[in-house]
Amino acid sequence: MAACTEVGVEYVGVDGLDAYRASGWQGVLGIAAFGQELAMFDTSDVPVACIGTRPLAGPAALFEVWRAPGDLRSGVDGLVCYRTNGHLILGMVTLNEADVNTGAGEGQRLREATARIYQDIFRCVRSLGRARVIKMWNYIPEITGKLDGVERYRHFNAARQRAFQSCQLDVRGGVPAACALGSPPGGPLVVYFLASTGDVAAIENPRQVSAYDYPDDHGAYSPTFSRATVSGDPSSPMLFISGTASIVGHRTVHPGDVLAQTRESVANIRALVGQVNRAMGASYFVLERLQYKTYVRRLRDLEVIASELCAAIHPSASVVFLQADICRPDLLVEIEAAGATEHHREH
Ligand code: 3EB
Repeated sequence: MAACTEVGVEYVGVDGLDAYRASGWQGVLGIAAFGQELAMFDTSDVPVACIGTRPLAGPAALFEVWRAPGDLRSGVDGLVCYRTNGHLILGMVTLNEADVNTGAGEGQRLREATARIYQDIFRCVRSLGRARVIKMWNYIPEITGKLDGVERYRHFNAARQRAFQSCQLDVRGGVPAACALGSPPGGPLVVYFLASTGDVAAIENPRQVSAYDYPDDHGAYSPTFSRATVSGDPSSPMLFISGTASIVGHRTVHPGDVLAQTRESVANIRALVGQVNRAMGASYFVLERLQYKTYVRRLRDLEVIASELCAAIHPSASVVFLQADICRPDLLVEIEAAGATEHHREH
């Protein structure tokens, strides 16, 4: 039973994907395909999200493959394509704003698209054993662009927060971990999530104001996410760290200085992992063992960011890089991470 909440993630190129295909997608919960505008492959009934956000420093296409043990079955519920082993659910939603008709302005259209996505996700997880969402990945076309004089990310935040409320979910505390990044213009909104019927604990970063408590300089509606969540059986917990950037308190620090932003982001992740281990009463998670997904705004910053991560975490740390706009225009880098424990401390 405990093993059923164990989830794994692997980053592969086209060759690695071929190996999964050859196995008949055995054990695969779903795939996030980066650098793909369109589904160029048939995965039978494994959910796939194609995200225009491009990988860097590796193959032209990068596949994030989520795995889970047990008997897997797929389904569709509203906008959500999901796959589950009865305990863990990976669900994916792709929606073109252009396909949403509201008759109002474009800002309203993005809000309506966001609301539909989130409402369908919450309905889906509720119907699958009242599962709780562990993490949500949001890819928003032109995230820093404006509609009706308001940043697209702020329209998204308004609709996301309202969707939590309309589904009777708390918007402060106990919310999923998340990341929110840009994707190329003209592409769809893509949101995917991992949920579990087991316990999910949310952890905040002592160096940062909780995002759901940001003052309204960052928008009338705060972003609805926790800095990290821990899921799974206490014998094999899994940590999900939200997108982490150069923010101390609620303010961006080191604008224009990519090296200092990278260091500050790692300091934030280090503090968060410390907080998680304290909350759990043992050193379950170590920085070297996490898998990192790093979003780089400007191509020319890749070398500086990569070498700093090498130095600060570990030379052979697992890190993939993607080119993406980050939600605040002054942020040059954002890092998310996930990881299981390798060894369990005796108490
Ligand atoms: C921040 O800390 C940086 O809106 O879901 C990081 C992770 C960020 C998630 C989100 C935004 C989100 O505010 C941005």
